[in-house]
Amino acid sequence: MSDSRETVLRHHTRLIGPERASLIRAAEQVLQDNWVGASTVPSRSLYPHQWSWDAAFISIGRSWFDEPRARLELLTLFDAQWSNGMVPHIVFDQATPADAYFPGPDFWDAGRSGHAPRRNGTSGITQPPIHARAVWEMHQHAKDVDSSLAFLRTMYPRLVAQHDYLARDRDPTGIGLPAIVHPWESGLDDSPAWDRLLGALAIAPADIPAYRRFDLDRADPADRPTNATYDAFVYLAARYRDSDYRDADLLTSAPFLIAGPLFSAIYLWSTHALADIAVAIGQDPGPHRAAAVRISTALMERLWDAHDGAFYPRDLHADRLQPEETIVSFAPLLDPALPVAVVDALCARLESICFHPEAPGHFLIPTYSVRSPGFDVRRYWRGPVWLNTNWLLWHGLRLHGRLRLAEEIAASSIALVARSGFREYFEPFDGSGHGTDDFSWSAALAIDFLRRPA
Ligand code: 9WN
Repeated sequence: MSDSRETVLRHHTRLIGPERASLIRAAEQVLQDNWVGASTVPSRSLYPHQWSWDAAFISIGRSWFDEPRARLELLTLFDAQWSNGMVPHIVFDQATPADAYFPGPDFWDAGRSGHAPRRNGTSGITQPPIHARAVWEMHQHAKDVDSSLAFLRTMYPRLVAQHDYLARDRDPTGIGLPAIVHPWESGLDDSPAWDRLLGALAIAPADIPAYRRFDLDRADPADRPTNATYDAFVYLAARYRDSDYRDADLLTSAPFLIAGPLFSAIYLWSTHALADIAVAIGQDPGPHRAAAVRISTALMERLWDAHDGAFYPRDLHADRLQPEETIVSFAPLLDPALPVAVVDALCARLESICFHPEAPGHFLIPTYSVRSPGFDVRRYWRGPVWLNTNWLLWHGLRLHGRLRLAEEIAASSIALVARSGFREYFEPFDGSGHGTDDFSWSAALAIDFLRRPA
């Protein structure tokens, strides 16, 4: 490790020692303040409903201090699971005013699908399936083991249905990885990873339904996606909705159809968790272990670019990789079977100047290469550091014994929230906070970073 990196680590570590307990208390308070009865809103102002992968991150953090609510969070989400197994990306709070968030329940009109559980209570798309992993991680440190085992038994068939849905209905070209039909499904909505595909859509203005953004009333426009990007988001969501969410028609109803490294790696990491859950409750882990081997093989065969030494999303219409230096490329570190040479290549890239600014006061890991012409220190997913991507990489690196880099990422994450509060994301060079404040997963994952044993 270079001298400057030692300095970065010391600089950040120094920030956490004496403040650890009060930081944990402050994070717990954010989660309590954002609890709305049976679930947690990501943010009172900007995201006033329940979001799918947020709920998983939130449960993991909350489980360190309130196991019943952590479990209730996921039960609430899965109560809205569709009959085909799809876990919706938003569960709407019916009491929240219609102009609190766009697109709301009327836009999604989920009842058009015969699978939606309650008329218009959810969105019509999904998000990364990190829930099985969340359930298993919560069980690892559960104090009330009996309740936790009962929870595993309740959740297991629902999690299996979620995974079956992705394998059965979301693999239209048979590549062995789940396809997503919208950037919102990736969780990294505005990532430059999707720019090329969105730019090629050639959308006629008449095909974009009239809409009004409410996010700009509540957030700085310099942080949020541009209006042109929103037009593409709304167009794609309307196309899928207008097919009545029929996954059999994806090749025609989803002009944006990709298999991505982050979504796929999370799916794989959760598949391993499903096997562990199965063992814990006396079920057969065999099918999950076999699925994990298949997904791991497909990741290497379909998303690995041997020439660049990087994982990229694959456009399923053109059957072509979409090279772009974004954070999604590193998520396959969550695969325990990743060949050592591939782990080495990913770590070398992570430690390069593109993703590892090396000066005291700089923070890891930017979500886009700082050397890319489109790198933006503020706009969401186009450069800023997020705690959830850091947390995923931290786990992936620990899985492969890359402890020094993992520790740097953890130290940087903690330093960010200590310095700027539980903001939605952070400027990598000065650590300033952006997006909404009191953001639930920043608080939840800070707790996990601070409380998980080394
Ligand atoms: C659209 C809630 C969600 C996160 C996503 C993040 C952002 C929504 C938005 O907020 O997306 O789903 O309106 O921008 O990109 O990852 O789940 O926190």
